[in-house]
Amino acid sequence: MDEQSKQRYHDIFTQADKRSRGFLYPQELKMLLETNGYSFHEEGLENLVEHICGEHKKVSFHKFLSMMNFLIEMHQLFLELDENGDENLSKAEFAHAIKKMKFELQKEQLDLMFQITDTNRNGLASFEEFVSTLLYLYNIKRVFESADTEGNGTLDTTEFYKFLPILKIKASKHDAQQALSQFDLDNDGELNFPEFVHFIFTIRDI
Ligand SMILES: [Ca+2]
Ligand SMILES: [Ca+2]
Ligand SMILES: [Ca+2]
Ligand SMILES: [Ca+2]
Repeated sequence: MDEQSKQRYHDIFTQADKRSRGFLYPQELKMLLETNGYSFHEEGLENLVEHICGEHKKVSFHKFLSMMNFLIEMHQLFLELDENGDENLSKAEFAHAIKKMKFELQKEQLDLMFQITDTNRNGLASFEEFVSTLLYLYNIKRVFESADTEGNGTLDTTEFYKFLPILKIKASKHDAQQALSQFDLDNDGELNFPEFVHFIFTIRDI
């Protein structure tokens, strides 16, 4: 980002930070993003803040710059993915996009993911909807990697069982085994990332 853009962002940040505390609260951030043409729904905004700031929810100027850089980068990518240039991703464009991000999801999971993405249900994924989903997928990936203590790219019964309490799910080892086999689509006795995504989507709806 060039100095001129930085200065411009500094000015709008200072304006949004009404009490000069040096950071923005989610509501202030939401308004600021809106004046810059980005309208995120609540969950999308939460994911965005978490991605940039971690658990710490206050957005400093430094974090805000990272956020704008991230959004600019994502928007560039979005324009490449939007093959017919209508500023939305159709389901087919969306499927290409997910593949390009190297999330190897199967059709069933893609359908579910598109449903979750298209929050205003117009059959298209807008830029904000797309970014929210991408951040959500990154979150799931992070969780998956932390659950995969052995680091071999799949969750076995023991790893899955130990992970369940993190989701506040109480289950015996036997229950865990059964749940795992329900989502183990390729029947190798372990959950790979797409299978795990499917599991997370399913419990999300409960
Ligand atoms: Ca399009
Ligand atoms: Ca939509
Ligand atoms: Ca493992
Ligand atoms: Ca499997």
